Amino acid sequence: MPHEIPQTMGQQLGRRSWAEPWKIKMVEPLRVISREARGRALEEAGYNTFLLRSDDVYIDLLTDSGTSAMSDRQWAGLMLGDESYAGSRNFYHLEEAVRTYYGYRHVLPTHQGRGAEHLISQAVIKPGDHIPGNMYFTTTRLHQELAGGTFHDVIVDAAHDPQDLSPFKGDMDLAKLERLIEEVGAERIPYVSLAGTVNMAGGQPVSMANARALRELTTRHGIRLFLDATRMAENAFFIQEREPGYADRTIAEILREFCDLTDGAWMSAKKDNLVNIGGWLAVNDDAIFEELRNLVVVYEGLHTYGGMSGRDMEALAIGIEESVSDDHIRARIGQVRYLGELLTDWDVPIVQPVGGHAIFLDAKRFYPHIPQDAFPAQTLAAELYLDSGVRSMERGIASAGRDPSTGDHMRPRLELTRLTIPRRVYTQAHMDVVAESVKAAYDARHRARGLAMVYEPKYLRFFQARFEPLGAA
Ligand code: PLI
Repeated sequence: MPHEIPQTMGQQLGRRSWAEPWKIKMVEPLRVISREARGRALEEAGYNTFLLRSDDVYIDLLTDSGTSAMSDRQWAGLMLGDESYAGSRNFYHLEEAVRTYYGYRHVLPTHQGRGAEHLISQAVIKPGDHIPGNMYFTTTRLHQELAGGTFHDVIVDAAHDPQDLSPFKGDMDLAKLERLIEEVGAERIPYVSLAGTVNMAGGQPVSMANARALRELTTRHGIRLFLDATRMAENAFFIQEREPGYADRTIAEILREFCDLTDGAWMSAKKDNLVNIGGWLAVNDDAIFEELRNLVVVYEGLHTYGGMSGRDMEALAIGIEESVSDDHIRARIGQVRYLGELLTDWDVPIVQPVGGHAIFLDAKRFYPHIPQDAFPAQTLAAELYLDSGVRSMERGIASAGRDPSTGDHMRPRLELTRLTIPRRVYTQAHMDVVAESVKAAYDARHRARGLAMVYEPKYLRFFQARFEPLGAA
């Protein structure tokens, strides 16, 4: 019998394969501890993957934040660090990169995204104000609340449905926004908070058409429009792929056009911008900048370093340029999709369409027998770790926290476990191992029982909460 020629993945799928636009120069060994040791580690961590030691983790998909691999150019950039307290040349390089690719006039470095969120919230939110946004993000909403504001989710309904296949599930629902403006008055809305892609919805993108309509609406009411630019380069990829008229435009052009519709942005540079630490805040308005430039010296550091070292600002300036490369973004999102396609083929319930930075397992459909108050997504993160040492993160009821007015759990419709893919770090073989572990957890789904929360910190509880298993398996 003739030997059968093995087919590549591309041939099996009826298309040509693609490969990452880089090769590996340095490696970091991984190890996997025994199942017994994983059980002990999980118990010690209170069934919270944030409390595991990374030495006990095999493939780490906790987050794409600060976990990317820097390029050789970025590492070389570290050697060009100018560690002057004031006026470091690396700051001016960073400022130029933000101005070029994001287009804002005034730029401040911060130690990471939440440092920037803190400053913008303190500068423009007054007690009693209302901030509409396209779904909450944990740290963003907390800083808005700590400044005295109330967050309102005005994202399209489709965003809350993991099976809705709409191409732009990150869009704002403009009718919901108009109703809120009518209810509370434009003067009580310091800004509209727009994020692309939308993390808690599954990395879902915002369309250019929606951003344009939002600009028109906010201008009509005299309301500012600020952008959480954390994953906007990835958002630009979806516009290029799905929105009429953008197929021939570059990621850099689309990113710039989108940002030009907004009044300013905050950034966790630990994601799109390919650095392990850092952030920035940028606005066009002179008066707001004046206030922010003063506040940054109180909470972060002088306005030319804002919590970052010179070498880190240099790596960030280079990372910004690399992050808008079309080849880079295509491979980055392609890898996330590869994992999504495997799981979809095996009928594992995930948020569809697959978004930019992660696969989100739909824990409500994964564990229909576990009520939301028994933390199904947290349970799934624990089960996955036990199965293979793969670390994921809960994005459901634990992450949503409590309603500040009633003290009750907020119970989001989306109860998700996130497999977040770091940029330029893992290979296709790692994705295969992850998919097989998810499949094993899915096959054993009937044995899972849920968790009880036994320790709950006051702020952002998901980071440090502790859990105990409910009942025996
Ligand atoms: O983690 P920071 O402080 O650099 O950034 C906060 C932050 C702001 N906006 C968005 C959309 C985020 O995703 C974000 C941080 N996200 C984390 C840590 C994550 O694991 O998704």
